[in-house]
Amino acid sequence: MAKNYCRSIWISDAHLCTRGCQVGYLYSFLKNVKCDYLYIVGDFIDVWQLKRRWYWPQLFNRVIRRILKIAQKGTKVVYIPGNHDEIFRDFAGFDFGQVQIQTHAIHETADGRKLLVLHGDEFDVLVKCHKWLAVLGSAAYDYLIALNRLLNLSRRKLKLPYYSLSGAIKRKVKKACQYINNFEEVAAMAAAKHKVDGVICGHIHHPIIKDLHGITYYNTGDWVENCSALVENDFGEISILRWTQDWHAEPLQELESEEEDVEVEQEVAVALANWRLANGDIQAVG
Ligand SMILES: [Mn+2]
Repeated sequence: MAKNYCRSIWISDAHLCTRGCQVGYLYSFLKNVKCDYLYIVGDFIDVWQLKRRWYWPQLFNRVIRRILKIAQKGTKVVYIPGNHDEIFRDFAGFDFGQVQIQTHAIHETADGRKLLVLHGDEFDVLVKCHKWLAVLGSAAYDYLIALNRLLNLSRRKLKLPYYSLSGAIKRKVKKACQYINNFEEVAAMAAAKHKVDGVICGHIHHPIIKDLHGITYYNTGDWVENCSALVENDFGEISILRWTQDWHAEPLQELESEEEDVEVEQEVAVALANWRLANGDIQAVG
């Protein structure tokens, strides 16, 4: 596949170190795009998860090496840590192999608009209905993600396109919708306060572009369910790219062998057991 050029790219919430991370798709995306600006908008490496259980497949190294290489070749790469990788916030202002670590950024589009770029967990204290967040990253969520993987494994075998199960469920949860609405409002308010034209964030795994009181609100989505990015063209137009749908991309490393099928099934069993164990906690927070 030839390299596809975009002026700028924003990705977030890859949650590397979790088994839900669609790392094969992420890697194929990073290998097939070329840009002047690359923003990694938080929760890229899930340090929380890594502390719980060490999980680091070879493909994660390739993704990180790929990003360093993109930076070496002249793309301006900015890493904005999120809440799952907040440990890197201590390094804000420093460079890591030509990757700049920043708490937030102001991006100027090709048509001269200024956009505030940040992960978005900063808004949680201001968002009234943020209990849904307790579910994101909890065992129930892991369980959904595991189910999602199993579902898509069968769909791939049937040559059906990728489908986000937990995304579909989440969209139907009223509380989650209310949280998302509040989050978007608060993000737009922050942009207005910074006197910029728009805001780009991640955090809530809900890719969207919308106008809120004259402020453009952008959300990158994630690489756990949606495999989405925001891309800017040479005219300053920003759109959502869904890698698995829009470009019919294939993951670079698929689960193919029977042993791996068994592994996924075991994963689901473990996630289910964990979910049952943690169910009391979930009811308490939800
Ligand atoms: Mn987050």
